Amino acid sequence: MTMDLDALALVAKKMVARGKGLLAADESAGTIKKRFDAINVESTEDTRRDYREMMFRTDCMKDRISGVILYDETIRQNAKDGTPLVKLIEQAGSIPGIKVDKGVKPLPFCGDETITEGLDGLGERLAEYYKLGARFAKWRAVIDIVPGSLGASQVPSYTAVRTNSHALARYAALCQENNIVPIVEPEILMDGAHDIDTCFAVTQWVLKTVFEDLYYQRVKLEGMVLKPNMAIAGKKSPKQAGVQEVAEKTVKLLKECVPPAVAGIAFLSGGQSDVEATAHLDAMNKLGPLPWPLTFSYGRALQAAPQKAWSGKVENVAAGQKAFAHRAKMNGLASTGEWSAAQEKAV
Ligand code: 5MM
Repeated sequence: MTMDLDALALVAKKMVARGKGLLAADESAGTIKKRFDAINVESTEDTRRDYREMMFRTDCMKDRISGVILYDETIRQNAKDGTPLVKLIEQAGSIPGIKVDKGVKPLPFCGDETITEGLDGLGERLAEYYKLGARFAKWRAVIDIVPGSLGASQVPSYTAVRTNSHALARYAALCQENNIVPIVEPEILMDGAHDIDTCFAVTQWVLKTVFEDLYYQRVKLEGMVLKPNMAIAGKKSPKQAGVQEVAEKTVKLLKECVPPAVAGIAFLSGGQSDVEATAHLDAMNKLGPLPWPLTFSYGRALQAAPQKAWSGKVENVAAGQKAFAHRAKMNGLASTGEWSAAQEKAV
């Protein structure tokens, strides 16, 4: 297949269109089961379909959701009335995308650190996903921070950063060769007890490495979207940073590491509360003008509320859609710096 850079750049631009962002609905079977367990819903092919169909049929898809990241099962699934779920997304003017990594495996000689796998046969899989309607893809590398462990046992290790970065860049090049826009997601976990400055330093190292590898793999920056974590303290840190500090440090970090040619940046939420994830995005956009559109590609921060409201019951579909529309609207406003805490209450 010959790469069409104009087409790639157009899709990438649409993914970060003003006032819109991405819905990360690409939970693998294990993750969606965990989410459903929390609301006492059995995870079956039908319940997973019903839940995702509920979101894809919500009105806010048109105005606020530029694209949806799907999982292999979902991209092949039909709605209850037989319409392919991909069609529902397209009919709403949104773009279907697909998670193509095959998850994390232990990285040899690196303790609990992991490497994201899925490069073997990826070119063929991407060609099939393109035929199924996917115009962008996602690959997530997972980097952990263990503060204070310096030297040979430093976490993240040089090995984990370099290996994951190389895989991300190889994936991104394969995507572009198949006319699929890569979302490049190096996630530095916020599960630890580290402070915001440690997160800043590790994220800086990872992003610098990733952009170097993207260069060596000849990835075209205008045809990709970066999905990073914010500069934020670990959840167990006694020293939590305020909204303004997160916004200022994240923008500083991104300006240092992300070339302006990149089509856009769409954050992961990484375990922040719904409103925190919105407030941080809004505060960053209020610091504009910025070199790239800054928006959301949230999973949990968009879905926790609708999951709870729905709880697997047909009679709750309207409530689930209302909760999803609300979070999509709040994050859409945050993506242009027009959100305020008062709007959270105006449901
Ligand atoms: C939606 O969750 C995604 C899939 O996770 P698994 O492969 O572990 O099942 C995840 O990659 C997600 O797209 C990103 O982490 C962003 O989601 P959050 O919840 O961090 O915003």
